Amino acid sequence: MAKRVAVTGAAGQIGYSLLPRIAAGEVFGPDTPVILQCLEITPALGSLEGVRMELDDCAFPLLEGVVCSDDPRVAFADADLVFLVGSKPRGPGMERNDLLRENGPIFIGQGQALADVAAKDVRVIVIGNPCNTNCLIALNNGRRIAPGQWSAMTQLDHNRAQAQLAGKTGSLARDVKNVVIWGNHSNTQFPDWTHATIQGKPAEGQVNDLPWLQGPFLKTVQERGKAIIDARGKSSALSAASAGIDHARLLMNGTSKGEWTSMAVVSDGSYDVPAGLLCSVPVECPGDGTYRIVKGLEFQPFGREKFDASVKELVWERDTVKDLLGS
Ligand code: NAX
Repeated sequence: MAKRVAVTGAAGQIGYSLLPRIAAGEVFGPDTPVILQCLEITPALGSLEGVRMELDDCAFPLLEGVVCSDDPRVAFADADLVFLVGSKPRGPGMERNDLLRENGPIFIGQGQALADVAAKDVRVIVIGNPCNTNCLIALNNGRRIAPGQWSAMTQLDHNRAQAQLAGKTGSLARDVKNVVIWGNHSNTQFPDWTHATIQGKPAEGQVNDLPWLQGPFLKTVQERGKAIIDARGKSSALSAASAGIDHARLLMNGTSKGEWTSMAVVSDGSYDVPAGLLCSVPVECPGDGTYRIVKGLEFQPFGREKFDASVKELVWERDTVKDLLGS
């Protein structure tokens, strides 16, 4: 049976890199057909039609259909997996506060529509920024869907941290395991190397340069999005779509034994994060669409302080959109 995968903002840059990879079977594997259900705002439907034509022209063996709509109830109907990518970009002079208030309402309507028409065991991954709080808004307005079925993406930050550690030590990204992104998908996040290994040995010892880890490494991961914009004139899209594929694949097919990834999920109060907040933590995925928060990791004071600052920002974001969280 084909899996129905909905993507919002499907005519945008991330959508353009994400759709072909889903259609090629990179989430559900080479034996599972997919139907893509694309949502866009009405003015972008023409451009979305061009994307549909290109998807047709790829003649993907696994692609059994493409739905294009500006109605969330059409795009989300019976969806098994949903990527909420579409949102308004941060414009010149806009503060984080303005972005939250601009994009929040999108996630009210989409959360309600998902609860009404998506498959019962749908999994929803929020990529559109500010993704932690947008996810919080959507899940609070779509409560028929259990909190454990929602997550927001910090996989890109996770991959960036892996790549930086690999570059510094002359190893490959695949040799680096168990970094953690703690907190918000923003420049307050704490990319944590203290539990990471490189070829099975502690990363901190392999790097052997604590000032680099606490300085340039941290800043590079936190501010990579801006560096990409400065270099490319556009925000990260290829790497963001790739991280979206990684996030979904790990959720659906599982993390390897002894390994974890980072996802922003509903806090159960562990690590002193207020329960209910959408916060990035390490998770293990058994491979059935569920995750377990990895418990009991210890912080050094440096990391705890950074993580606390990011949690504080998340609390502020939640309070800023309190009126959008439903009753
Ligand atoms: P684009 O501006 O290229 O595309 C966004 C698309 O969303 C547009 O086609 C727009 O028409 C559509 N859209 C707007 N409102 C919509 C709505 N209500 N329903 C459906 N579609 C709607 O942006 P793109 O580069 O694709 O980025 C999309 C989002 O991802 C942005 O919010 C961006 O900030 C966020 N990102 C998140 C990342 C993460 O790691 N979580 C990293 C990359 C990216 O910055």
